[in-house]
Amino acid sequence: MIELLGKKKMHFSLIDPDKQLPKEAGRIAKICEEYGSDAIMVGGSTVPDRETSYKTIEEIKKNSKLPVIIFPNSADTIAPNADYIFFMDVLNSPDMEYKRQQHMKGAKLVKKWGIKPIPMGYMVISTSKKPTTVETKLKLDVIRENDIEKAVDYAIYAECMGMCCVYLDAGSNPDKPVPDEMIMAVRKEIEIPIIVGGGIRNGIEAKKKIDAGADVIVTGSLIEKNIERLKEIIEAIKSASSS
Ligand code: 1GP
Repeated sequence: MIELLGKKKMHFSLIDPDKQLPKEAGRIAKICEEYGSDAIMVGGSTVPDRETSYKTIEEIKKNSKLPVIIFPNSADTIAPNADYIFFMDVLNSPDMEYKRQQHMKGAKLVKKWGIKPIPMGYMVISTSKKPTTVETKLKLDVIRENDIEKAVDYAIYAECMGMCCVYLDAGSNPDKPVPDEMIMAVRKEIEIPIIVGGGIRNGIEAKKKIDAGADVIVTGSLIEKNIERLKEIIEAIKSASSS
């Protein structure tokens, strides 16, 4: 088991290096830490290169002691100053580029730079009328919000393959988050930690996802637009896990 995951219910803050200058990312990370977030994820579908990731992580590390996890869109966005990387198989993509090719390029860098890999099964759940950015970037075997059995099957596959966690992602700023019923169904079948993100914008929503069986809640867009709301989300996660 990866030391970072599985001990308690957690919150991860997602900072997209493409959305603000590094200094601003550092300021945001400081607030996330003050509010009780457990880690900073760095990534996004449109991050252009390694330098952009590196400079953002550099400022985050100057301003916070939280572990930094790369959430890569390709091997080219892996930076040596990260602590962890979500080494992710896009479960519902048939595109070998995102199941094997980028991994082959990235693995040797991860090893050389001593970044700890977190093997992850990643699923994009389609809950929006207009495709989210990740849906426009990847070729997908679409999982709609009522395709519960398909999500469960992919999750079981990930666990059998030895992956350390599963991430159910509705994409950035979707119409709706991943449905509670889907999280519950996945929880019933697997024991590895479940990460849930996309469209979680308040404490009530975060608590519902934790009660359904999520172990980690990820918030991204809210941090850029309305960071004060993060406090209630983190409080809801911590109180749900202690009750
Ligand atoms: C996207 O799950 C993350 O990959 C976060 O989504 O930006 O909607 O919080 P939001």
